[in-house]
Amino acid sequence: MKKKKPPMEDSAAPFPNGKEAAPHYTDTIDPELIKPTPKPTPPNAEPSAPGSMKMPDNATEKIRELDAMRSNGMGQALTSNLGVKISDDQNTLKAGSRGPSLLEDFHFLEKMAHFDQERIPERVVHARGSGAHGYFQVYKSLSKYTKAAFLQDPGEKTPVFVRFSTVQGFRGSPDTVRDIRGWATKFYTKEGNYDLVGNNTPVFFIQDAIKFPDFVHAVKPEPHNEMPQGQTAHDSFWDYVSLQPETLHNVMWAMSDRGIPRSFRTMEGFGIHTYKLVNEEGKSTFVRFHWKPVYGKKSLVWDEAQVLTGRDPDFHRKDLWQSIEAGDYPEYELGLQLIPEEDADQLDFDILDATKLIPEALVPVEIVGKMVLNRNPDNFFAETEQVAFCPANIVPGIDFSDDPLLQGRIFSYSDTQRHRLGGANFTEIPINRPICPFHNNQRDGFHRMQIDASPANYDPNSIGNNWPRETPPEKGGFTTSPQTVSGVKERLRNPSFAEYYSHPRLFWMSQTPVEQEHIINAFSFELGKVTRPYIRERVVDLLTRIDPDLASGVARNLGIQLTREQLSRELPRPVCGLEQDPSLSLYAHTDGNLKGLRVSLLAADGVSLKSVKEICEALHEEGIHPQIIAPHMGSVTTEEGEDLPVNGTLSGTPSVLFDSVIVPEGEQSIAALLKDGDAKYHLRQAYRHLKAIGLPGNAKAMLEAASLPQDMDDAGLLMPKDTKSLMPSFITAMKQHRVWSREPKTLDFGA
Ligand code: HDE
Repeated sequence: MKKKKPPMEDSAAPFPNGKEAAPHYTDTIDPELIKPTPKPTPPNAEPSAPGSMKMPDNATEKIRELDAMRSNGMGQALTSNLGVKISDDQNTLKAGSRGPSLLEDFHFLEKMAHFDQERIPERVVHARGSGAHGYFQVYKSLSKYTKAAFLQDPGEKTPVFVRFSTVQGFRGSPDTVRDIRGWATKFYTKEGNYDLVGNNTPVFFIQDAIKFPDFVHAVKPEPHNEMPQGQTAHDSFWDYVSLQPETLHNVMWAMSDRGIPRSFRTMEGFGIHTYKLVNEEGKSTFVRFHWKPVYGKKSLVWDEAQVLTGRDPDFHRKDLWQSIEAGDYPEYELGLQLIPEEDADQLDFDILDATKLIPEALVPVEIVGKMVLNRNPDNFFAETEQVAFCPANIVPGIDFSDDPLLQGRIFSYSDTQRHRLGGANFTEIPINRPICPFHNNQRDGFHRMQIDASPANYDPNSIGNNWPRETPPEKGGFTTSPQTVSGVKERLRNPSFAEYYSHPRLFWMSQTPVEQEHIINAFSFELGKVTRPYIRERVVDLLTRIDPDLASGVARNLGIQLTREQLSRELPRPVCGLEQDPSLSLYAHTDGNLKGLRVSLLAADGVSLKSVKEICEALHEEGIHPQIIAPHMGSVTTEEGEDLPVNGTLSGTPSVLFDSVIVPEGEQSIAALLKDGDAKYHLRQAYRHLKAIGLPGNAKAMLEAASLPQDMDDAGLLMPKDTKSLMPSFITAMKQHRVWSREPKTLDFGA
């Protein structure tokens, strides 16, 4: 029977004044009650509806399933957990208004006891994360390689939930620390959940799962004082690195600008391990998974990343959230590196070694589909915190390889979920449930939600006619792809895993000079925080085995004298004869588009509306969000007499929150900004962080006021005669992402 909607006017919350609350008709969110936003909500605008209500017409099967679980107190009476209406939620029950509280106050006991138990253990790694819903679609059938149902039909959208994370810091640590980013995707396929649990680097720090607890202990804040938070710049991490050279390749990636992404929208993702795709005929092909961001690869610069940890610790979380609210849906293409099993031996390294990547120059990435993230969660805890990923969650058509790191992960994830989420039934939590039916003889345990009605809970059984029954492989039952295995039981690592320096060298040699300089600086920064000199020396010694310029650069900054022997080491051989692979560089080619980027327009009363309009039109055409930043909130009155709403103050909205900055024309506005320290700081910081700066017409005066160099060769410092002539070159400068040529000039420039 269709439930009646409560009329909105009757929905006032009951207050202890004796007024009767509106009846409790429904407990799920009624789309009629909260209208979806007609237009995307721009960044910083007032939120208009929960994530689930934004786009009712593109809800996936998973979203519709979750809808049934959503609860919304709007228009509802406040009740106990068991539905008893509460008349007074302001005062405990007392023996006399000044007397002691009474044990029979069941409402207080329930409320407080629930509060006392609100926290669950955070993830042991990847504790800090942000999630989003979306969908995945293949471009063409992959039946040649895999029978996985969700990879067959380009017309089918598979619901996904993605969680991005940092690794080292606790749940409340800042987003923009130097770290690897986790990238876990749950595909809710019709054949069960498939989890691709990867990172934003294509390699990992260790080769064998048994070293993971050691590695993580070394990475995490140190045991005696629990410092530092959210970073690897400390003794125990570098001690471990210095003693375990297999870490070096991933360390090189972490020290590059990949360790400080601009946003989750602008990172590449990697499944890292070699997996297998298996087709209907049972033929398997080795595969490595890639995510390529449609918005291109973009990173922060180091000083900016550090400033952001204080100015906006939620920078990445906010970017993801606001991009989805604004309709700038993060999009990533799925890419596959496919290696026929018989060709695996042709590589001069072992594809089972997760510290090695397969160069794209050797095995190109085939783009096969796209993922779109188009919906924010309604509740962080219920969805992002409770989601449980596990590399063991695979579906028919995908299989594991013998990678010893992957093999260990198959155990660890569900084990940690049982601890973190309170027992074996965590798969029944709504965000974790598959969208397809599931039945088996596993029973009971804490928080069992399902009421198992079958009369028999064992197999074989005759009482229940042996249901639920197995499914043969040809009808969709999962079967492990056959593989002959033989060997002596031994704790050994294969000699094919034993070379550690050629891959880090390939990475180093593939970077642009700017990126190489950043890597040297990052090593120097991190090792500069290491208190034990012998650890610093051991790491620098390892670097001499990768490249003498890298080692000398770091040694110079650390005041370490390298010996002749260290400087004349034999360098590792090129990986499969490759000296370089441009795909390893972030900036060898600028790619992607400008959609969702932000530009600050510094303005005060008297700003030219004409100038602002011209700027906004040009920026909107590229999908960029302009924001008016002024000395005060509210609005600024334009030269033409109109009020322009302000998005942020100069003191509270620094340039690190933007990709570029423009000072629009308007005599009076510029006169005010010339005297404003925050406006000058905004420009100086933007300059230091290599951003495009537009100073059209009389805004040019800001250059001198902010003590910026009058540099005619700077392609990102644009001072044309008026706004109209600014915009084309400003957009071109933004497409370069940063003004790299400016960087050497900022060395003597404090901001
Ligand atoms: Fe993880 N990892 N990991 N890891 N990992 C966890 O699982 C583990 C590894 C990755 O957003 C934990 O639910 C072992 C590689 C991501 O919820 C834990 C080994 C890669 C996430 C765990 C590895 C990852 C995790 C902690 C070595 C990239 C966050 C909480 C054998 C391919 C998922 C949890 C999320 C989380 C174990 C190595 C990625 C303890 C034992 C390699 C993205 O189970």
